[in-house]
Amino acid sequence: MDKDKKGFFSKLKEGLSKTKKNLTDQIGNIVFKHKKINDEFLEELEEILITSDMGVETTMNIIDYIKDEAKKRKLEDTAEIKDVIKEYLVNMLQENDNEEDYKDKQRVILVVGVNGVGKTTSIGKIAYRLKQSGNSVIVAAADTFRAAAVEQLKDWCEKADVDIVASEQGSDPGAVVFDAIQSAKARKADVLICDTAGRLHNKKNLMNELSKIFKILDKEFSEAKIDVYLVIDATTGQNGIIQAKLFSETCGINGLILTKLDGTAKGGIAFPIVNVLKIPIKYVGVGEKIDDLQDFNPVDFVNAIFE
Ligand SMILES: Nc1nc2c(ncn2[C@@H]2O[C@H](COP(=O)(O)OP(=O)(O)O)[C@@H](O)[C@H]2O)c(=O)[nH]1
Ligand SMILES: [Mg+2]
Repeated sequence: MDKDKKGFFSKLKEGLSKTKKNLTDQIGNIVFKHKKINDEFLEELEEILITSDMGVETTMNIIDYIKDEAKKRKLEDTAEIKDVIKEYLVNMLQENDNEEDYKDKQRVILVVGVNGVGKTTSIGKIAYRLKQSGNSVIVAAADTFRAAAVEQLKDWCEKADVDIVASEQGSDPGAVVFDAIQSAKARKADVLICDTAGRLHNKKNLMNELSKIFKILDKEFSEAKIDVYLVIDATTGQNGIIQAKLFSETCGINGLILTKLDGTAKGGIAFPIVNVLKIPIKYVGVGEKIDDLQDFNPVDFVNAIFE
């Protein structure tokens, strides 16, 4: 590993240390207790997985995989199980990654999610990363619901040194996106990132507003590769799955950003989210600073929890 990569990994590992403690310490205990793989061991493992945010479906998939592989490979020792679980999880995460080629296209990233999950912060971080790696970036402040939201985004854009298209509070978010598209086209920006409002007190309103933004993107910027990333706050656990289901019914979500992994014991939520929704995680948030966002790497993520 080079130095940067090592730094990234230790940050991720540190962030996920509570999740690791929750999950792998318990697994370690039953491995020690049982020594041999038997029904009792598998039942206890099942309980650990379910109670550590893996969810029922994903837990069942893991247990089935363990049973199959144990038979196939004639495994007997419980000490061998951790590697089998890791293997299942890495494969599952990799299978659900769907990166398409968009190298020659302008790109739009529409960021959606409920209030407070970390949309605006993640946009600041993504803008910074893309800018640092040589892309020209424009950000659209299409959360026009609160004046503070626009100010917050302006601060991030200043830090990231990217341009922002904004309007006054209460203005039509669709109009902001429209203006931002014109500006992205005129300046041949590589990436346009759109912030959106996330109030869910009226789901219909929110979804209508998002649909309008989609229509404008389709109509005005059909030549661009459009990604819709849903931001999920890892600390909300299973609730994140419910949110993701809601959003994917309306918007074609094709990527997830999992935030606040630093310090939560609920990092295991990443697995059922991907396994149940079949949507890949693109980025993970590991803190509040501008460089606290990492590309999601299945192997690193699984190692950070199970190593
Ligand atoms: N610890 C931590 N805090 C985060 C992370 N991402 C966002 N936050 C915090 O979450 C809060 C809400 O973020 P914000 O971007 O305003 O959420 P939005 O309402 O979805 O736009 C802020 O206090 C952020 O600093 C993260 O990865 N780790
Ligand atoms: Mg916001």
